[in-house]
Amino acid sequence: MDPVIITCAITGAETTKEKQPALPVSPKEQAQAAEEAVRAGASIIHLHVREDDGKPSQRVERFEEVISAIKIRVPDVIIQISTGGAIGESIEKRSKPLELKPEMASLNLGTMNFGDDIFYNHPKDIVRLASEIQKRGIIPELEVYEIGMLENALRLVKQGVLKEPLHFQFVLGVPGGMSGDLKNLVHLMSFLPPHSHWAVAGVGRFQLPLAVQSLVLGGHVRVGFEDNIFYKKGVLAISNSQLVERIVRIAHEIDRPVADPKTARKILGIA
Ligand code: KMH
Ligand code: ZN
Repeated sequence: MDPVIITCAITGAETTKEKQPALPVSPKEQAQAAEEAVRAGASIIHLHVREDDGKPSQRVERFEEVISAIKIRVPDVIIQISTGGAIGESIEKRSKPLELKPEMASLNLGTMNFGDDIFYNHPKDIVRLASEIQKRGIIPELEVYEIGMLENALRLVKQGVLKEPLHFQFVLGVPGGMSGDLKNLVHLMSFLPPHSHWAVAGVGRFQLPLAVQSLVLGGHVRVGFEDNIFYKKGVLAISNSQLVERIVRIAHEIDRPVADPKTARKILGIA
C-alpha cells in the first residue's frame, strides 16, 4: 500500500487550555509539540498560532517565531499554515502569513455554520486566497466540510483558479458540515478527480474511526488537538504525539508505510 502522510494539527484556533491542559500555546510549547509529533511519525504540521494571552492570531511575526522554533528542532517538517484562522477574522489578516511562503497553506472552500458560529468564506475571498497561495508556489490544502465545497473546488479548476493535482482535507464532524459517517467519506471520495490526494480529519469522536477508515481506503490522516482532545471516550489525550503514535501503530499493523517528510513532499509534488 502507498505510504500514509500524517498531519498533526497541534493547536487550532478554538481549543483552550481549560479544556485540554496539554494544548501547546506558547511558541516553546508549540515547537515541543511539533517535534514530538514529527518524531512520532507526522510529516506535516498544520499550524495556528496564539498570542501570549492564548488568543488565536494571524500575526506574521508570531508565525515566523513559531515556524523558526519548530524548524530548529525538526528542520525537515512540512509546515502548513492556516488561512482559516479563527471565526470572524478578516480575510486580510487570514492571508497575511502567506508572506512567509510556507510549503503549504489551508484553503477553505465555502461558508458554513460552524457549531454555534458562522465560518464565512465569500466566493471572492476564496478566489483571492487561492491566487495568493498559488502565485507564491505554495501547495493549497483544500479544506472540505461538506460535498458542496468539493464541487466548488472542481468549479474553480474549470475556471482556471485552482491547478491540479488537488490535495483535499475532508474535515468531517463539525456541527454544520457533514458528519463523520463512513457513508459521507465514501460519497466524497466518489467525486475526487483522478490523481488527487486526500486526507481525513475527523472532529471529536469521529477522529479515530475516520483515521482508521482512511488508512484502509488509501487516504492520508490528520489528527491533533485542533480537531479532537480525547484519547478515548472521557479520557483526555496526554499529548498530540500520543494521537500520532496510535495512527502509526495501526498503519504498521495493516502494512501501510508512514511517509517521512521527504516522501510526503514527493507525493504532494512539493519541489
Ligand atoms: N478555525 C476554523 C474556523 C483552517 O485552518 O484552514 C477554521 C480552520 C480551518 O481551522
Ligand atoms: Zn486549522
